[in-house]
Amino acid sequence: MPIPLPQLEFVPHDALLVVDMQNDFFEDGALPVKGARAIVPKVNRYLSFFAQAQLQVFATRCWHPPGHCSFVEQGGAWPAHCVAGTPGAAFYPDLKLPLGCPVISKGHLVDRDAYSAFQGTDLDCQLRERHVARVFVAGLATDYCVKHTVLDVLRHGLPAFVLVDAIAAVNLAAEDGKHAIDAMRQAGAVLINIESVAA
Ligand code: VGL
Repeated sequence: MPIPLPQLEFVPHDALLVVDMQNDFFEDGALPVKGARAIVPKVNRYLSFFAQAQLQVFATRCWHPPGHCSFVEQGGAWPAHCVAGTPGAAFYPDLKLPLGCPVISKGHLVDRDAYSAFQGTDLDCQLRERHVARVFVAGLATDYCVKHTVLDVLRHGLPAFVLVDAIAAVNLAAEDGKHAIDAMRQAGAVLINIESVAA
């Protein structure tokens, strides 16, 4: 039986973090994540809630130099993807990010990988400057950048909410996405979906 998810309202100082919704992670991209396209309407729905309530949104992106250490050609785990400035690194065109939304670029150093949006970025300062008190996370991919970002939100002492209907997993092994969700929940993240949100 599915576990009932909590009801909640978005309140001032809530922020939405939209993780790596970039062309290369979509079905025709260099590192396709199954189900990426299917979550776009959900992510857009959350974006419209945040816009209506005038709440802060951040977008993160993988922004790798050519020859990044995470690429197979360099002995890494992934096909070359999200090379800075290429069409594959651009945000998925149907995504309705607000105008002027702060963009957090990560993985920009050739010899260092970064799954978490906090790694090598000033996201923690940006959250503090904007007095963010709770962080809601959507995007790609559940088992890598979403998971590591959510765990880091919690490490920074902020409540983290995972929008479980607005994430999708790479699933190199079939259960990776499920295990990532379990790990986030065990670390203290709250799982919610669109029905959780009081209209
Ligand atoms: C990601 C695999 C490789 C992600 C990035 O955004 O989750 N996954 N690079």
